[in-house]
Amino acid sequence: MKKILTLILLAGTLFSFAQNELPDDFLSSEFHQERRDLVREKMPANSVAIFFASPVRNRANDVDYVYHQDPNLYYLTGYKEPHAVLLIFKEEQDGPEGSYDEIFFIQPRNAMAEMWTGRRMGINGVKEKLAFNQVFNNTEFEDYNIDFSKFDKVLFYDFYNDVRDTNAEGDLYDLIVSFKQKAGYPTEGDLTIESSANNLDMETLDQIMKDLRGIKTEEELNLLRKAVDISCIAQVEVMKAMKPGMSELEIQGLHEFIFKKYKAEYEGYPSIVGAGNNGCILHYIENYKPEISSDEMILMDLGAEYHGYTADVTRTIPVDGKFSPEEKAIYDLVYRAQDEAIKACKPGVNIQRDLDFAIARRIINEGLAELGIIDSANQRHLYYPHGLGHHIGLDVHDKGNYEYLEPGMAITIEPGIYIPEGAKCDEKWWGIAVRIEDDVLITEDGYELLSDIAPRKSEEIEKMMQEPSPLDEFVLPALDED
Ligand SMILES: [Mn+2]
Repeated sequence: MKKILTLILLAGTLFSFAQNELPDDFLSSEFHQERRDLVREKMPANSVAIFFASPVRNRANDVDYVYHQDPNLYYLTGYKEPHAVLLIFKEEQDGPEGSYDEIFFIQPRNAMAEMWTGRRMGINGVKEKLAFNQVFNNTEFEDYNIDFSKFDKVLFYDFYNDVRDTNAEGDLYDLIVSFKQKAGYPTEGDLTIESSANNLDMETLDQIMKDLRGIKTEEELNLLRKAVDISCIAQVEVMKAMKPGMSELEIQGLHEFIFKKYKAEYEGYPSIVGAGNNGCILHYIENYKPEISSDEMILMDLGAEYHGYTADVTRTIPVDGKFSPEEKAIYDLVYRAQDEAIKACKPGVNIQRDLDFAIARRIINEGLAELGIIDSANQRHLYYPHGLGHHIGLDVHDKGNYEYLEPGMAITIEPGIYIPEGAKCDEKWWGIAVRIEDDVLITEDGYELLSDIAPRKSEEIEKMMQEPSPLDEFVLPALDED
């Protein structure tokens, strides 16, 4: 009896899974439609905007890199497949099947290709799921009659000219060639301005996208908050699990396992896990140190990407659970710089001028001078070589404006100090690298710290690292080494 019940329950689970294989919390088609309407609103009179899909990139031989849609196109459509082009018209256009103000050319259904590389939405799928009216196969773009010369402005992003021609008709390469011909884009070998149409505009569109993507909607924030929470929980679990002798790769794997445990599909950027002196390499993604040692810190800069939105959180912790006096001096200095900068976040301030130069960088320079690492707070140095923060969203360095913070902007605040071996200071500081990075939402009257689940005060980190970890029990058989 019990067995039968189990089987029925199992069958029920399988059935509901088959009915609903995709998560139901992706951005809605209404969101994408509204974004297209806002692009249209911001476009100049008598103009058309063109957005291409990202190219497929080959890793080697038969294997491509995991495909990542162009974030602008994804933001405006929700379409995740390659070989597509979207056209948005400022004004209604007359066509044989009535008027329209947007057309979407997508990759066609193809049973053989889908068996190898996955399902395609096809025209009907895009019409139904993404709520488009005018959808065509990309093979139809070449012959589709669009007179670009009649527009005052043809808005698009300039090309990198690094797209491969595949043997499929209507692929991205063909779409770009067709567009260039139709729009009068100067052809190779004839790059004179006279040869090109004078309505081509490769500047305006980026500003429109910065204005839109830089301010997050509630629907986007739901996804971003989830990405940030997941990334913070991973930092907390790794604090508990951290032991001398682990490898950088193993620690990277723990973070990424937890991302996937929470169904975050990807990492928003290659994970940075650097112990000791490796932390001084800002984008250290080799993560190859086989055994981290008890007398060093480890810098972990990772972000879960949940349904396209990526967090960006960095924690730096002592491998043995206890900061040495030198580590603590540097850590607490970075913490103070970060904490003061976070507290000053509000609409109207400028990240570089008001938060970095006036607060974070000043505190760090004064602190480094006090510790004798530099001679005076005014001395030029390379111990804090990067900026204080950036927008996050569909890109880890997301599109957005940097003039003034506004409500709805999501940014990082991430000061750091990096003292590589051989630096011109007392060698007791060598190999100390600290970055603390948090994700902040700008609100009407200030800010909300999105990444507060992961402790960042030195005392709180030490306390968290004493907590037991379920991974303490996770022992795998040794590989035969002979
Ligand atoms: Mn960052």
